Amino acid sequence: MVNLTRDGDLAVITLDRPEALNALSFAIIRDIGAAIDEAGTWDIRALIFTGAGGKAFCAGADIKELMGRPLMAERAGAELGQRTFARLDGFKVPSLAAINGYAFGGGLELAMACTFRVASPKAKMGLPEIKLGLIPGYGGTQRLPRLVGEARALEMVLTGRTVGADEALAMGLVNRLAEGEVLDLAKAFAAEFTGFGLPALSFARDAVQRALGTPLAEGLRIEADLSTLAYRTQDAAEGLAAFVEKRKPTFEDR
Ligand code: DAK
Repeated sequence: MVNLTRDGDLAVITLDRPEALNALSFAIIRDIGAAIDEAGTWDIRALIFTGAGGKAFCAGADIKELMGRPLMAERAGAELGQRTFARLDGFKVPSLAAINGYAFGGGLELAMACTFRVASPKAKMGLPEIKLGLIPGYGGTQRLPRLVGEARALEMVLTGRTVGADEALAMGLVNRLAEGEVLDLAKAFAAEFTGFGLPALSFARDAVQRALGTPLAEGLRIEADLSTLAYRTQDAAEGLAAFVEKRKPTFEDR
């Protein structure tokens, strides 16, 4: 139900349950976790998520499976989803969601856990949990306001309304829209950073991701520490030397 493939220095995880619009059963969530772990052992520079079948990235949690479960099992289920998606925050390389169609509920929560999102113009996104008497359980209430601000997040979560690709782009929910295949755009986007050194990429991502949850003075201290650490890498010595010598740098992740 989840395929992990390799394309050069990229890993691609495809949610592959098109008959249910790639809905997230708990088994699929576990498969996603295993695929992330496996990809983590590969020598890759970006991780891309997409959905099989051409119609959906992922239509959210498996609604049929959610019915009639004991309360504590649901609590454990929410934590499983949150824990699995949160692995992307500290994953060794940046991640991208290639949103090729519907991304609802847990599907949008997976996309929001990625470092970047690109979408097909026909993509439709939303957190419709409220229509089921639920609220998002896999990080949506926390990640959406960080991406689009509190007012827009409250609107999406409290009305459950669907947002089209243009609106998602305008509000910053997705980074870019595809003119052709969305997976090709995700790969082209990844190619814009995969040539940089992994240490600097991970320090930069860490610093930015911590900005919103951190008071400014503490955030500036984190930035001073991480930028000093970056300065101490061999990649920084190479990057500075390459500029002065008017040549292209060769980063070696050291
Ligand atoms: N779960 C299970 N099956 C789904 C599904 C889903 N989320 N979405 C679609 N399917 C299935 C349909 O049942 C149908 O299967 P059959 O009936 O043919 O067997 C098949 O996929 C095709 O769907 P449709 O026939 O509905 O296709 P349409 O093109 O007409 O409509 C749609 C596409 C995406 C607009 C529609 O399928 C739809 O509205 N889907 C549901 C969207 C949604 O509400 N997603 C769930 C959001 S809630 C937690 C707390 C909260 C959550 C999780 C955990 N815990 C405390 C643990 C959050 C949950 C959510 O994600």
